[in-house]
Amino acid sequence: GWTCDSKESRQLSIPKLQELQELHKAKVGEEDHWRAYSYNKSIRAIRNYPKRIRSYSEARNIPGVGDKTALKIMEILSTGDLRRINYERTDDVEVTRLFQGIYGVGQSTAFKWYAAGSRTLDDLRNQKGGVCLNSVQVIGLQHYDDINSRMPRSEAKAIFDLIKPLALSLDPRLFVEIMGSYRRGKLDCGDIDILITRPIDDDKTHSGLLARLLPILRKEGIITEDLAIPGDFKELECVYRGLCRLPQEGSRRRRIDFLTVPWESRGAALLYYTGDDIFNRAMRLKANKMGYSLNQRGLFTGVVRDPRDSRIKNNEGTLVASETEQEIFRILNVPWQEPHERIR
Ligand code: DCP
Ligand code: MG
Ligand code: MN
Repeated sequence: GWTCDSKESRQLSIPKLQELQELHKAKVGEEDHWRAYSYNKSIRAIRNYPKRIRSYSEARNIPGVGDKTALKIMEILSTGDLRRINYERTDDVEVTRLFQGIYGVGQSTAFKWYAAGSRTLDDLRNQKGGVCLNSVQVIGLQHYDDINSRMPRSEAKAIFDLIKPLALSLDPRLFVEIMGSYRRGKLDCGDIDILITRPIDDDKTHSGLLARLLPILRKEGIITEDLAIPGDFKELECVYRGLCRLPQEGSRRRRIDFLTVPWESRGAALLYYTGDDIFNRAMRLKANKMGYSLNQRGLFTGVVRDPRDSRIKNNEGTLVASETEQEIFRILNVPWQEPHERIR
């Protein structure tokens, strides 16, 4: 199948092995990165194994599963636990995980601060070890708990219901939709993803729209902080990231993303920003297998990638479809799935 299927649940050992892999991934040592990489290989091999593993020799006979992994699988199956996980869950892993919860902080910054001697969020607030946060990280630290908690679906709707009419008051022909986990029908949302575009049949566009909308949302007390601002508001394709809240006493800060796209690429943008990310990966893989290339702008053919680095395109290719989600599904031979069905 082209989506994630129930193979996952067959191997009871996978969650623990994944947890161990995550711990190794979260460390700096080159040794740990190799371990994480090798666990990745064995986890994939185990996942593809068609039967539930029941013995050491059965595990050992799977290509890609070595002696040590086979022993770990047996430990998980017989005790339900993996002692190595507790041993690897060291201070540096816990602290850098905490630090990476700050918006704008990645692994290397987290380790730099750990090496400088900081261990808690208060250490960072007090600039312990001379650590220095940029302005986005300061906001991330200030609103750490808000940013790291999800909002009920009803709150995402309430905020969106305030924003949509304000946008339409600037231009009644705008297409304004809420995407991401909300469009997939989830009961809680990590952030609010808003897609904006506009038909071009009257020779007008939404160019500069965010430059007019954001000040209104700030004035209304809805947008409270900016995290990332588009380089050029005149572009039809813009990304804005910030914090927002319901303009009432006691409301929490919520993450919000605005995405504007050209009218022609609305289908591809709907598809991409609806997700989820695992579904998107499956769709991209399907596209690649059929010789296409899929991104938030459209489905392309004839894209030539750099043999040394497949992220680099030597040729942009030819657009095949981008206006509707349906035609992209159809060309990729994927049965239509409603947003709420597009889940891992
Ligand atoms: N997306 C993706 N790959 C990424 C990030 C995002 O394909 N690395 C796409 C799929 C997501 C969509 O963008 O569904 C929106 O991104 P979010 O990070 O807002 O994720 P969700 O809205 O799906 O979940 P959450 O409720 O956590 O915000
Ligand atoms: Mg989201
Ligand atoms: Mn988002």
